[in-house]
Amino acid sequence: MKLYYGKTSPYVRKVLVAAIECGLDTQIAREEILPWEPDTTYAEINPLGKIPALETASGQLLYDSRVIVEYLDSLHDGAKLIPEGPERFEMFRIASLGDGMMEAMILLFSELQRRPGELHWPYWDDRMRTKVIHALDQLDKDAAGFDPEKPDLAQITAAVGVAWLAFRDDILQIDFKIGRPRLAAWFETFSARPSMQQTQPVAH
Ligand SMILES: N[C@@H](CCC(=O)N[C@@H](CS)C(=O)NCC(=O)O)C(=O)O
Repeated sequence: MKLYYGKTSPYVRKVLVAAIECGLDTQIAREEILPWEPDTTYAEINPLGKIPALETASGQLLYDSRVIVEYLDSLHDGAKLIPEGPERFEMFRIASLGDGMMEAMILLFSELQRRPGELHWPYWDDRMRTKVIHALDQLDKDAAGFDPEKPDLAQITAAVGVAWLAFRDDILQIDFKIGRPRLAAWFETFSARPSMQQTQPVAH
């Protein structure tokens, strides 16, 4: 298998954490992609030009990160990241909350970091920031039900999301810990897992 990846993407990190938790990381080669650079060939892998994408052992191309995690989870016989049964859809709800939060914080980051200052749109900044804050407030409630000893897709998504907020704090200035004691306590334990320690983002 080959993962098309980047060193700072929280979506890529979600896949890397999941691969380690599934015991599959050593079977995955990596090719670094800089998705914001002009590139004519990566669209042949993912027409959307986004990382991550995974080429399976049989040559199938998969995207996006959730699909890749579902695929990896289907390849092993250990404890599953995506449960069957009644807890399945609650887990997906929280995973979607984490994905939506990441989408908003990346759009906010792009607004602040990539868009020229004279084109800065405060309405957009406020709207994305509010989404992130509301998502964090809900994650603080959801964290009451998290078990950092039993990782699943929901906790992995939440963890890589809040970790990216801390990683980009110089630009975003959103401290996820303030006023969210359950989320902060859970993250402290979850982020000590080897899968999180081995996948820290690296600034370019
Ligand atoms: N829904 C996608 C989102 C992936 C995504 O937005 N990746 C960013 C990097 S963090 C990217 O490649 N952006 C480049 C672009 O939007 O052109 C997933 O879960 O994989």
